[in-house]
Order: sequence, then C-alpha cells, then structure tokens
Amino acid sequence: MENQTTACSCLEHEAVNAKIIYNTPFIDLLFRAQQVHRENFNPNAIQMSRLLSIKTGGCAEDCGYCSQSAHYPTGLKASKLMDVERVLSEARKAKEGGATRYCMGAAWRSPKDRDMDALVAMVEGVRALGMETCMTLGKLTPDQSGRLAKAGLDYYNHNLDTSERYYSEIITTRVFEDRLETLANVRDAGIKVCAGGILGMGETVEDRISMLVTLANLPYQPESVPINMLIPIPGSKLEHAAPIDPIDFIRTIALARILMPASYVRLSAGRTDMSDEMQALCFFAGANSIFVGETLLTADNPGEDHDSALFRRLGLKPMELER
Ligand code: SAM
Ligand code: DTB
Ligand code: SF4
Repeated sequence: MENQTTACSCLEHEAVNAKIIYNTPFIDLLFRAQQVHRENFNPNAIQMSRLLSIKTGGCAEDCGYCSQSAHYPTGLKASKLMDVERVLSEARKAKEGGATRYCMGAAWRSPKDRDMDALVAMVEGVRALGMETCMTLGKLTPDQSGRLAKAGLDYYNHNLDTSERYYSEIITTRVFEDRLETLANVRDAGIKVCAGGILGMGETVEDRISMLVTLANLPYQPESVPINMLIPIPGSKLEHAAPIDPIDFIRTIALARILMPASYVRLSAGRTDMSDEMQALCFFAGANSIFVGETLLTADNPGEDHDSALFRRLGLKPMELER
C-alpha cells in the first residue's frame, strides 16, 4: 500500500499522493519530471525575467524572511514610489539585456488608491517596450485588479510562501486566506497568476509538499511558479535559519514540475548560494525560468556574466517571447 497513490482528490489525499512522488528514488523522480517537462516545453530554453524594486523598504508586514519589513533592523533604507520615467528607463536596459518579462515589486501591504495612476502608467509604458509585465504589490482588491488588468498587466506575483500550517510561524500580520483571496481577485480580473514560495525557512518536507499541492489545486494552476531559496537577511527573523539540503530543493522543483506540468517553474531567489551543478539539476528537474541581473529586489543575483557562462556550458538558450 505504501507506494500506491489513491484515487480520491481531496487536498489531503493529493498531499499523500504528492509525497509518494516526492519520495521516489531521485533518478526516477528527475526522469519523470524531465518527461513531463518535455511534453510541455523545449527543455533547453529558459525564460528570463528582470526585477525592479519600485518602492523599497518600510513595509508594514512582518514577513520573517524579508529585508524590507519595518519590523526588523535589517539596515535597509526605505524609499518612496519611483518615478514612472525612471522605471521605464530601467526597463529599457533590461530589454537590451535580453529579459522578456519585467517584474515591478513594491514593499507594500497593499497599494493605496493614490498610487494607482502611476502604477497604470508603468504597466502601459513597459508593455509599449514590447515586454511582458508583472507586478507584485501586496494585497489587491477586485477594483485595483481590474484597473491593472485594463492597463494590460500580464502577470501578478503573490506568493503563498509556505504551507497553511506553517504560515503563522513566518508572518503574523496577515493570514494564508488573505493570499488566496488576492489570487482569486487577480485571476477573476483576467491577469495571469505568478505564485510560489520560499524553501529553507525551517519548514518540513510536508509543508513544502502542502504548499505545492495548494498551488496545483487552485481553480486554475498559476502560469508561473517561483521557487525561492531563502536568502538569509541579517537582522530578519530568519537570519539564522538552517539552509535547505540541495537534494531536497531539487526534489521540490521536480515535484512542482510534475504537479503543474504547463507552468513556468522559476528558479528564483538564492541562486548566488547555489553551485552551477545544483542549478543544472534544477533545470533538469523542470525549472525553466530565472531572474536575470545583478540584483533581485534588494539582494544579490548572479549577474549576466555568470549566467551567460552557465547557459553556454549547459547549451541553454533564452526563451523567445510568444505574442
Ligand atoms: N510586498 C509584496 C508581497 O509580499 O507580496 C511583494 C514583494 S515580496 C519581496 C515578493 C516575494 O519575494 C515574497 O513573497 C517572497 O516569496 C520573496 N522573498 C522576499 N524576501 C526573500 C528572501 N530573503 N529570500 C527568498 N525569497 C524572498
Ligand atoms: C519571487 O517569488 N521572488 C522575487 C519576486 N517573486 C518578486 C523576489 C525575490 C526577492 C529576494 C530578496 C530581495 O531581493 O530582497
Ligand atoms: Fe512587505 Fe512583501 Fe517584504 Fe512581506 S515580503 S515584508 S509584504 S515587502
């Protein structure tokens, strides 16, 4: 019975089935993930997104992993919402660097209505440059989602970050259900969903599986699934979290690929702490998207020289934009 999956599709049984997949021998797991990957994507093409922090620091939420929360002495200087022109000039540089998706992030619990005009102008401007647009601004109402959708926002990033069970260990200023509500608002407005989480925050394997099962069983699976490896931020609550075992990380990527066959699985934060070999195994396990550039929002990222060398060694190509 141990190895047999059950036919029932309630979330609890989905998690049991997912755990059986997760625990198959590593080589079998990666082989299966790679098969699923090839049925849905070119295995040698990687989608490239670029991030910009359009409003940094001073955030009211207490996310234990974040450099931008006002609750922790991380030493980060807070700034106001960036000018539209500055955002567009940064976006132009990203396009020249090969990015096809531009993701603008703000350290907010939720946007204020007075910020909406500027946000709309950013979406319209970046779209006009010929890139896909993504924003991550915290909680959104149906109205705000509708305005961003009308401006042409392609994706909204809003992560579950961890399992429902572990959520309150990481964040106390909101609940898991709030995240699901925003995801539903965004989806109802017709914006594509980017939702994933962070590994290496002291969660169990079951928490990681549960988070993926929740994502895979949303009414529609997210088009993008960012999997971040915790970047331990000095001063934050999770500064001293024990690092995740790389093999566990790769297994989780493989499970994400198997549970969400047609989604872009993004190897997101934490690549500066991964070897090239670990990243290569993540790509083999079905990751097919990365953030490019020297910085993420506030933390370091490998940068163009390192990534182009890695792509050359692995024979990977940047994915072209399908529009
Ligand atoms: N304030 C918005 C929100 O939380 O939805 C958007 C920005 S927030 C920085 C976007 C995501 O970045 C978080 O949900 C989390 O998954 C990821 N993140 C933030 N800090 C991180 C860290 N130190 N290591 C890994 N991922 C991190
Ligand atoms: C996501 O899942 N990862 C990105 C993006 N969505 C917004 C952010 C990573 C942030 C890493 C820490 C920092 O740069 O401050
Ligand atoms: Fe604020 Fe987002 Fe950081 Fe949480 S993750 S503290 S909501 S910026």
